Amino acid sequence: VETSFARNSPLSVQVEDDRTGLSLETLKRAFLDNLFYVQGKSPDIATAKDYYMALAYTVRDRMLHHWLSTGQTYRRTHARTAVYLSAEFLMGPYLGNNLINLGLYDLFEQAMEELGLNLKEIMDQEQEPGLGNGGLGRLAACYLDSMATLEIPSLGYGIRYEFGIFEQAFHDGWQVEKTDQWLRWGNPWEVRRPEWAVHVKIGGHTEGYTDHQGRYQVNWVPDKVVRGIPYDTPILGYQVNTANTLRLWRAESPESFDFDAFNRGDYYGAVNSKIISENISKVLYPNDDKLEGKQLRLEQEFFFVSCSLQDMIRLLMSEGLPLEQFPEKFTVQLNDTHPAVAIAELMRLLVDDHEMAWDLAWEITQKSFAYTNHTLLPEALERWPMYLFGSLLPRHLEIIFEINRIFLDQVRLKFGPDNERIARMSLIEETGGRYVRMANLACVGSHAINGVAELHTELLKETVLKDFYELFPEKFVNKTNGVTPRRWMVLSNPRLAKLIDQHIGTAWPTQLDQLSKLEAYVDDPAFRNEWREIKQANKRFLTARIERLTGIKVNPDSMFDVQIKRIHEYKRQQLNALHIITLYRRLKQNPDLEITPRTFIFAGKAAPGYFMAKLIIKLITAVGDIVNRDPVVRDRLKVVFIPNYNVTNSQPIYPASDLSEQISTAGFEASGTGNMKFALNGSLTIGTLDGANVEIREEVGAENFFLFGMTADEVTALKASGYQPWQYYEENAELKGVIDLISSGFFSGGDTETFKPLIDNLLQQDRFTVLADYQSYIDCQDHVGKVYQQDQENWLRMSILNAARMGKFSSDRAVREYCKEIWHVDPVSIELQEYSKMVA
Ligand code: CJB
Repeated sequence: VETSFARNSPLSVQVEDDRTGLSLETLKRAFLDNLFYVQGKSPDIATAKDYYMALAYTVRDRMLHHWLSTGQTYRRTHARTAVYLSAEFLMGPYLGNNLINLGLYDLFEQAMEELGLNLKEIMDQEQEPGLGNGGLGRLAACYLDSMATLEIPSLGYGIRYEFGIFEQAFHDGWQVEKTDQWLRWGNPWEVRRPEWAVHVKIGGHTEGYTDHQGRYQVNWVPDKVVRGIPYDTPILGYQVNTANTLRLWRAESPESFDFDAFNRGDYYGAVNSKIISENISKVLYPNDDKLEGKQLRLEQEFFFVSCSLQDMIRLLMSEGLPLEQFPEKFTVQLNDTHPAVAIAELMRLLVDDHEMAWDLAWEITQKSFAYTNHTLLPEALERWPMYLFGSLLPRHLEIIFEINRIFLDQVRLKFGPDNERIARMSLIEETGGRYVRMANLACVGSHAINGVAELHTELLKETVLKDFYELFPEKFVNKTNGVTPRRWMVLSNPRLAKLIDQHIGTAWPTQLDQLSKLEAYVDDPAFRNEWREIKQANKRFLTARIERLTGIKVNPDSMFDVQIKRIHEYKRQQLNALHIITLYRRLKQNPDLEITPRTFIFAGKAAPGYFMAKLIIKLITAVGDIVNRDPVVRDRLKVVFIPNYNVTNSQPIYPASDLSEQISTAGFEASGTGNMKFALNGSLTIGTLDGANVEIREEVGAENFFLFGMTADEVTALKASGYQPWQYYEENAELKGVIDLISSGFFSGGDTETFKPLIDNLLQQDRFTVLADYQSYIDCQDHVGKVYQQDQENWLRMSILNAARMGKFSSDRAVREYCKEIWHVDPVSIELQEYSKMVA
């Protein structure tokens, strides 16, 4: 096959044949070539890892042309660029996704087969970059996929953690953490770019001086400097030429060796300072929805923000544009407050390093940033002790004081001398200990503020950001989250994707609204049959995987009732456990009871320091140990906990699910995105009116959604009236029986201490109103069981309609909204440049 760009190049023979050729023969030869020349292996001694690496390089070779052409086009056209600043990017494995987006999956599958290899087995070798905790990091990844697919010029900036999210293993039913070593075998998708390294200052003090024009200036004298090295990964769009960049920063010491210290004889000191610098990008903090106020975390946040802003200024200048054009060239989205220190850092770069006047710098800063809030939980709101902040970032603290001074004048002007309001809105908290409030900084320094689902945005305006809404109502907008149909359907549910292709054509992965055309087939017997059989096949596939991973045999004909997500009290995995125990007790009391056979599937990690979440995991595994072995149950109930939940392990679960558990306390889950992946794959939801569940239910229709529980307003009202959880326990015999069974030590080998903290907490505090929602949940589950068992035709219909009505929840829709209403960025289509001209 001759590639169009290389025809007249003197390099064309090599280029056509090995690097970019797309014929089967070329692919096979290129693969074997990479095995030989990159891995240094012949097939007789090659390991599965070698095959993976050789294949990854073969795929990467077919992406570079897109990538370089994209960069060149953006530079040439001075393209306005959306920058996504995020401490987390949970990208998932690249190989399969890149093959899908290139449109080369089937061809490579065949090439591997002809070499006697299996593409899926090779794909299984990939260690995913787990550079995120959960929803927030995965959202960033879905948005990068959509931005590239929509041909939006964009850059993702983050941290190249050496150790991503820990690997979860189990010991005696308890979670144990093992370090993630995703870089152990090398990372074929990244390119290190030391030539674009930047320096980042930390600590020290500031000195004022008067410059040659008689202006007062500030000089920051740091006590350490670290070097940030960018590592770039191409982010392909789906079936377009666009390949954007994810740029992740690694921290190193400025010189590989501190010779001054060495010459002074302080060898240990020199090596030590190198190690300390490298610590900054060493490990991802494993907390989700919770702040751990550690110095190193603040250093991480500042490090990647400073690297990224310096890099943007370099890019701007390399295009010959003046600094004043920063907000025209870039629009910067802050993924939660983790990168909010960017507001102070851009001010410092403009005012101190580039000697810009304060007012102009502030105008540029406000125009450049927009802030996404992802949670209402107070324990997640970032506030840094002022002494800590000032000792690491002395100049930034001064800048924040000045921003605050001007801002509070603005508040006074609008609201008069309302001291309580001023205290609440100040960037500095002074009620017992002084703190820098990052959410307040983000609100003041941004031109747009958004929540991630309609309900969440409304609650933001009414609660945590109420004062800011009253001052800046025009800044607030909603952007309901979305997920990419490429990874979450085309790649992970190929059978269903193919069925959909056959009926409505192949445009739906980029125009997800087209799924509505499936409604025409909801009564078509042949279509319904295939839909059912695909779900069954996906369940059988997961069944085999579960047995391999846990040793537990489950029945693929039972209902797969699935809750997979981080373990958190507000997400209420414990409520799900109470339901399992409820069914178990019913069977014990009446072994002949007719119940719908169910397999309860859990997966998810608990933050290592979150005791109650770990105890919830132990409860689930302990219940599983009893229930799975009890002969009375006769395989009607099974409980499995799939270890080490991550993107890779989640992909076969959504397509195999019947029932999706979205049971958070109303008002606590900002959006959820797993809820969308399930419904897209034809799973029905049992859920509360929380986060995006509200909008999913609106779209699919109330009759196709299993709703239970209190509303957010009812939860607030109940708490205001003095919630007494033990009353629910006293007044509900079945609930009491369940709680007492746990308390008796039945699930803990007779030990009554193990689960006591969990039970005491439920009976006495129950912050997430588990007991108040118990009966409503059980009633709803009873109904779910009946429909599944007795009305399979209706279940199937609901499943099809759920998928058909999920168009809204594509991340393409979300990104289009950000582009139109916040970023004002337009697509730039990429023509592949002639290779010979690119290398000339
Ligand atoms: N979220 O994953 C996180 N981490 C946080 O620290 C705060 C929030 C989640 O973000 C998702 C993406 O917006 C939401 O869907 C989810 O509800 C929220 O918990």
